[in-house]
Order: sequence, then C-alpha cells, then structure tokens
Amino acid sequence: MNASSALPTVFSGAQPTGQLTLGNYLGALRTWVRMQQEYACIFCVVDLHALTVRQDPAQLRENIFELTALYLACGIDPERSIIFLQSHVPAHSELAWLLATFTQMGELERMTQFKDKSQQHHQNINAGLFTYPVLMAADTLLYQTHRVPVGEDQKQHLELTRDVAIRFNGLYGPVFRVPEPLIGTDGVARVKDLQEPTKKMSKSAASELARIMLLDDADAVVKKFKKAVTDTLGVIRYDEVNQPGVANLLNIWCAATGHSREEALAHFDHNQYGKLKMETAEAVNTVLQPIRSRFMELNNDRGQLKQLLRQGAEQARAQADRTMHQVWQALGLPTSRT
Ligand code: ATP
Ligand code: LTN
Repeated sequence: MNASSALPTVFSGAQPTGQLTLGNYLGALRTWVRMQQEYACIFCVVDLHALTVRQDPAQLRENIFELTALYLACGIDPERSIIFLQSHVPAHSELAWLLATFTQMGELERMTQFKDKSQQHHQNINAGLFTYPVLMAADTLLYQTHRVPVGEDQKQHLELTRDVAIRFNGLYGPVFRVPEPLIGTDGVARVKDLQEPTKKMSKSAASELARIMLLDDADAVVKKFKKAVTDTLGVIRYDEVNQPGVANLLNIWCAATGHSREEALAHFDHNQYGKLKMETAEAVNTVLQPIRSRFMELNNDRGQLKQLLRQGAEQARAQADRTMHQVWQALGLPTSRT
C-alpha cells in the first residue's frame, strides 16, 4: 500500500538533528502511527532542513539512520507507509526554488521559528534558515497531501504553505491540494521544557534535564521528572499561566496514560508534587520501554535501514514527479524528461 491508493494522504517529517524527545513523540509521532490505519502516509527524514544549522557530517549520517530506526521503533510500518530521506528525492529542492518565487520576504520575516533560530545561531543566519518554510511547503505540496500532523510549533509554517498553494493555484489553476494541519489531536500539542516550562521541549535545548529523550533509560527518566521545575504553591491544579510546570506534568501524565484532565485532577487531588512527578515518570517509562527495545534491534541492521530508505525514495519519487510535471506545465517550463 502507498499514497497512490484511494486513501487520503498524510505527510510529515522530523529533522535528524539528534534523538527524538518525548515532545516529538507526543506531539507528532504517536499521531503518525495511529493515522496509518486511515490514511496513505508518507514520513520523511528531513535531512535538508537539518542543514540550516551547522551539522557534523559523521554525526548527521548517524542521526539519519537513528531517526529512521526510531520511526520504525515507534510503530511506523514500512509495509503500509512510505519512509524516505528528503535528499533522496531531488524534487523537494526543485519545487522549493520555484515556490520561493511565490513567497514574500515579509511572510518569511514573520516566522517565529526563524526569529528564535536566528537568536540561537546568531553566527550563522543563513539564507536556508530564512527559506526553511518554503522547503517545508514543497515537502507537503509535492504529494498532494490532505493532512499534516505536527506539533503546535509548526502551525505557522503550515499556514504559510496553505497561503503559497492558494496563491499558486489562483494564478495557474488547481495544481496543488491545499493541506490541512492536524495539531495535538492524539497527545500534547506542545510538551514543555522540564526546566523552563514556558518553553517547548526541544531536541536542541541546552540542558539535558530539560528534555526526555525517547532512548533515555528508565532511571534517567525518573531523575529528570524528579528535578522538573514546578512552583511553590503546593496545590495540583491545571493552570498554565501560574503553574506551567504542574500543567505540563499533568498533560504528559494524561497523554501517557490515556486519562482525561478531569480524571488526572481527581487522581492527584490533595497529593504532593512528588507523587505527580513519580507517577508521570512511571507512565512515561511504560510508553517508552517497548520503543527502546525495538530501537536497539532495528538500529543494528544498517543494511536493512538503507534498503528501506532506497525503496521509500523510489515510491516517493514517482509521486513527486507527477506533481513536478504539472508545475512545469503550469509555469510554461518545457520538460526535458519524459
Ligand atoms: P529542533 O529542536 O532541532 O528544532 P524539534 O525538537 O523541534 O527540533 P523537529 O524534528 O523539528 O524537532 O520536529 C518533529 C515534530 O515534533 C514536529 O511535528 C514538531 O512540531 C513536533 N514537536 C517538536 N517539539 C515538540 C513539543 N515540545 N511538543 C509537541 N510537539 C513537538
Ligand atoms: N519543520 C518541521 C519538519 C518538517 C515537516 C515537513 C513537517 C519538514 N518538512 C513537512 C511536516 C510536513 C519541524 O518539525 N521542524
């Protein structure tokens, strides 16, 4: 089965910038896994996006295979879904160039991720960092995608994708499907940093204690939750403004156990923060344990991962090329390919 079937198409991706966090899993990957039942899914390892921040070549290569193995360990099934590497399908870069001519400087200047990353990497504010959302638009539009499951931090980029697609279609006719974002339907739209709970948990956060990695061992998970920043109010309530740390722990506990917020508040009523932290750590360990053990096996077989990415790229290329033909034709570019 693949995305050329009658099912609507899902496209999403993550950057091989390091191991995945609990935020990536609860905000995105867990939804991807579930969506495989009802959609023809395409999951990309977006290596070209990762290059917008300076990467060590050997480490990047390692991260690419690890991320592929993590996709599988989380439950992405290559028999059902297409898994591939962005740089294996040149149409992503080609379409990004063309779409850049339909994207305004002002639109890109407004992107909060660009503003944040320019501050974090002030010595390397490269043009790729600026046009990052255009490449992301190319990723989804190439596959005539219906739905894009992502965390809340990507909402603005998807709005831009929609604007560019609508603009292009308005000029040349219905070349692109305008994709719908799907944010936080199956988990937490934005898991917060455990040390600074007003920020999102990020792979690249400075402090190790700030983030739970999917491959952290059980003791590390307990330690990080024990040290999670809360407040001095001493009451377990859901209040994102005054008690962001507690709210984050409650969200994570709910996502990991499948309980509602009301059930969480009833369960932890009159309890201390220590119990909330310990039970959240246990619930997270229950979710992560099977992922960790599957990962070990999958990551060892590099030959199989390479083969899988090759096969995925072939399937993706066939679909991407169909869209590229329509785009060239719409723009008046004679194609040299048959
Ligand atoms: P980096 O820190 O390197 O910028 P990242 O942690 O944001 O990376 P990505 O690979 O860019 O990770 O994101 C993969 C997916 O995970 C995206 O759909 C993104 O929206 C989602 N995601 C990332 N962080 C969180 C979070 N804290 N909560 C919910 N979803 C998240
Ligand atoms: N920018 C996204 C990763 C990404 C993506 C995509 C997600 C690149 N291309 C297309 C959905 C659809 C991020 O998570 N930082």
